[in-house]
Amino acid sequence: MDEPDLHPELVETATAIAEMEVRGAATIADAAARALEKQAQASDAATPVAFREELAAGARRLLDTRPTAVSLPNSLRYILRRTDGDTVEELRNAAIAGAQEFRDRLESAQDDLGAIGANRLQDGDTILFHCHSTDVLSCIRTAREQGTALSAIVKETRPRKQGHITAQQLQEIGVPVTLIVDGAAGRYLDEADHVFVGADSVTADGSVVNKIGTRQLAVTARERDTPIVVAAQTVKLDPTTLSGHTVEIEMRDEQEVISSSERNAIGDITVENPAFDVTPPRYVDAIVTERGQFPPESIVFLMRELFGEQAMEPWEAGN
Ligand code: RUB
Repeated sequence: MDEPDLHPELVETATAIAEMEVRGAATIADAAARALEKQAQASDAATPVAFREELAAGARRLLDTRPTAVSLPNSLRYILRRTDGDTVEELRNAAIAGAQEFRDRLESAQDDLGAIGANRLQDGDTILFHCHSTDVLSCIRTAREQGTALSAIVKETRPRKQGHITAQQLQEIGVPVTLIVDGAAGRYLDEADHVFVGADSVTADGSVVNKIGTRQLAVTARERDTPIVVAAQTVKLDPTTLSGHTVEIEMRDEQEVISSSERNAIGDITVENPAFDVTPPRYVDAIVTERGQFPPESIVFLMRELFGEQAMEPWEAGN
């Protein structure tokens, strides 16, 4: 069967996610919800079956972009599972309402999580950051609004240097920043009271999937007894891991690591560029969500409560 026509805005969003113009798990989820809402609004499907198939095709297109952040499938699941109705108009209204509700919840979850994460911080604390996470920044922003003085050590985060975004946003809210190369983290951990990182996915055993380098940082932080806090709203919990599925780690283009001329100068080598890694729960002190702070090993109970047994995915044929 031919794939239905997709709205140009949905296709543009998919390209922006794949090319990382839109990036970070929460931001990706928000953009995907917006794109599916646009598809629903603009659809001229003649029958409810055609409408459903169109939305499912839109979801598949969005899913085809980056494989690791579970917030993307979770946003699509949220909307498609609420797209109920007997007519095209009923389905359209349900999909639009689902998308809007999802985005509102994403925003309020980030605020609630920020208030909980801020409670961990005390006046004068120094925090070490890896990559760029809006969930992490929400904790810091709330602490700053409460008048807590903080300072930051920010890892550059090769190869794409998302640490620069973190550095800029921190200094905008009055947090003095020291930027370091990734390899210097061990040295600077002695000065840090906390490590804060985000998550792209959290698995049922409490492992945290986040930007490559998180695991190495967490292991070193544990060795120094520096607490490592993961700020991750519940949209980062991966329900498929309850039934044993594993998280796919995205492998990105080698050009992010080395230019063609540098590579040619070296000779015949292999270059690999995994975008994420998995930090086992024993290296994580707490996962801060909008539902409270959890030891990683107990996150499975929250996951069961929120997601339960998963039915067939709503974008698969026959749904
Ligand atoms: C971003 C990254 C972030 C998480 C959480 O990776 O690993 O730590 O996505 O971000 P990339 P947020 O830049 O490759 O997308 O808290 O904003 O959801």
